Amino acid sequence: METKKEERIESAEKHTKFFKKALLIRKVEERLLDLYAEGKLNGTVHTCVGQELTGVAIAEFLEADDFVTSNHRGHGHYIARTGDVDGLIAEVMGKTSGCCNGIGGSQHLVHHKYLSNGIQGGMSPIAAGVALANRLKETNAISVVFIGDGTLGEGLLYETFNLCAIWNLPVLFVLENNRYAQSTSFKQTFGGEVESRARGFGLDYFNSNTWSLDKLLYDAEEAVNRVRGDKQPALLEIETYRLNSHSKGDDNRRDEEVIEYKKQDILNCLKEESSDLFEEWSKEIESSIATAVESAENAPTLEHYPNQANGTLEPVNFSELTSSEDKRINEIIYESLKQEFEKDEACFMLGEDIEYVTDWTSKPYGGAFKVSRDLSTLFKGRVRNTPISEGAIVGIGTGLALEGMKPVVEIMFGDFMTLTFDQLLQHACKFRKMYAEKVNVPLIIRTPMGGKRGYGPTHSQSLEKFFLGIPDLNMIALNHRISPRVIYQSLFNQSDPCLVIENKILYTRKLNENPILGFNYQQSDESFPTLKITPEGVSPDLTIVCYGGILEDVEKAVALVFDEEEILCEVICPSMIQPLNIYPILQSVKQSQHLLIVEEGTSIAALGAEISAQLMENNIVVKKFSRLGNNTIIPCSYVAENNLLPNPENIFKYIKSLMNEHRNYPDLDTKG
Ligand SMILES: Cc1ncc(C[n+]2csc(CCOP(=O)(O)OP(=O)(O)O)c2C)c(N)n1
Repeated sequence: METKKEERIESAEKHTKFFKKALLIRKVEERLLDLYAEGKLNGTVHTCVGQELTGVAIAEFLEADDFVTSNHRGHGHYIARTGDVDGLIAEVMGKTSGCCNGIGGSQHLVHHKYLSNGIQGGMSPIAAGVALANRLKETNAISVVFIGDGTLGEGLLYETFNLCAIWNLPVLFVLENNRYAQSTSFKQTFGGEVESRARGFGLDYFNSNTWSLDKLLYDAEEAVNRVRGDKQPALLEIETYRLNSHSKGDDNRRDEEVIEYKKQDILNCLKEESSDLFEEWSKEIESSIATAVESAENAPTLEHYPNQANGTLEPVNFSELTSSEDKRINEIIYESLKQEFEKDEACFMLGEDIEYVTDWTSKPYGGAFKVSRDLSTLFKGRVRNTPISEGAIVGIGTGLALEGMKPVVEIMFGDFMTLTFDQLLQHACKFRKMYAEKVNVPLIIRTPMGGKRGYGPTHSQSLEKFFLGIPDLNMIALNHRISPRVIYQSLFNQSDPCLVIENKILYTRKLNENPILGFNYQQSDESFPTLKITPEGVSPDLTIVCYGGILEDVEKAVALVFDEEEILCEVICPSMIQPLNIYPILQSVKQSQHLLIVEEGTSIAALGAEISAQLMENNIVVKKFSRLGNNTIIPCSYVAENNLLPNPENIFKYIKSLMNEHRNYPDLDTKG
């Protein structure tokens, strides 16, 4: 891609501000590499040397409230968009004056409506969610997503393309095609055509390069204006070349190839052909960078970051359980959602098959488990069917939440939560802290978990334990004693992502039906109350901890073991399983000294294991302890499934054997 010398000189004079900005980016990154060599930086520095003009060209046509996401190679995008050299340098140096207070570092930068993250493709649905919020609020803002060619391998990107196309979302995907992903050539991993991939999803396509600034500016303006004007997504492919190694020093490309591109690079040509101008600009820029480095060096280093676990130990007060309503749980969830949607226009729901009637179908639907019912009719445009794209819809929810909306994402079966894991762990749940408390993600995800309906190995699991331990993910498990009304009111006031486990057996149950005779039912004064079921007037022999839909079976077993064995059990059933307030459990076990934990999911490394660890950490003496869960896959046979999962009979047996038998491990006493 060669341009003539005269054209380049003319272009440099005409476009001084762009060249200066590009040179600033290059000089900042060169300085960062020096700082690394001097031992003043740690970790990684992915420079965009050779590619600077992509960010510069796009930034030129953006407006103040446009949203930009970037990736691991984002210093150039950041400077071009924000001009914040000080914040960037300090951030990369781990200083508290950095744009993320030294928490994010090179790959994780934040500024007004600018976020970068180090997970390839992960930011794309989030940018789409922001674009959706802008559509709903009828603003003129667009989203821009910078990606590299290697990221064309990520499936989430195509889920996002599709969603942007069907919902007319103003998102500009800027593909910096530098021909390599880390050490791997684009030719080795890419099939088909970039243009046909984009057009195949209904995106407009533009092609440009960094060797002709005039063309690049023209194409960037066209693409930005098209996306803004038509409110449609587009892909702008910018052919370019990375002149440095992938990161600090890892380069396996042919030397001749790199040398050839170095010769063609616009800034290198400027240095050769207009050396006076280049020197003059360089001096000015280097002096401003020196000032930025000096102030970063003088700023405090981030030295301590609070090591805060997910659990809490907060005293609670119990009072009599108040919930009683002659309604099924799914109906109460529906009514709670309806109430919130009526109250607040910012509520928005998305999920698979959640709409009631659509333009394309003739009979009502309203959710696989009929929880959303007619909400799509009552709140037109605010309850939307999505494609089968769990990762992307959680990302879209995150984008909506970033823009101050109150998104609710329904994942049809909890089993499909695995497809959302990256969006939760690496994005939604990380953002508030990673971006130094500058953003909030009040995202609600609802999903039915659990078995006993004969759905078989991939539609019956209780997978919540795989999400335990994700920092700042709140997890709520509904049960049939604490009203979902109470829970949902609290949920809509949270500022972190919340995952709501709605056991599918529970949907068909009525709130607070069939309490055990002779037992007191109490709830704590927490926003997500803990339930305590205690035998009247006597001290319990055993504490049983459980959560979610299995409570019903635990209660049946407790009644049975009371009648038949005169064993008195106290049940503690938290509705918030993360962060778990261990206090009510400690209180109960301290008294009973015996503990059984019943979980519907696999019990290895699950909530029960965590509870037992916390009991030990708090020096609670437990004379006998056992866990009941299911540690294999769930068979389809309804009978086998019911026999395998915790049920009143096997819980009864567990209680009996725990209280009446001693386990002996003679091998432990023999010396090896
Ligand atoms: C999901 C994910 N997989 C792998 C990586 C590791 N990684 C970081 S950069 C990179 C190459 C990315 O290539 P490309 O998208 O072409 O961007 P470029 O580095 O060329 O700018 C890889 C594999 C990552 N950060 N995220």
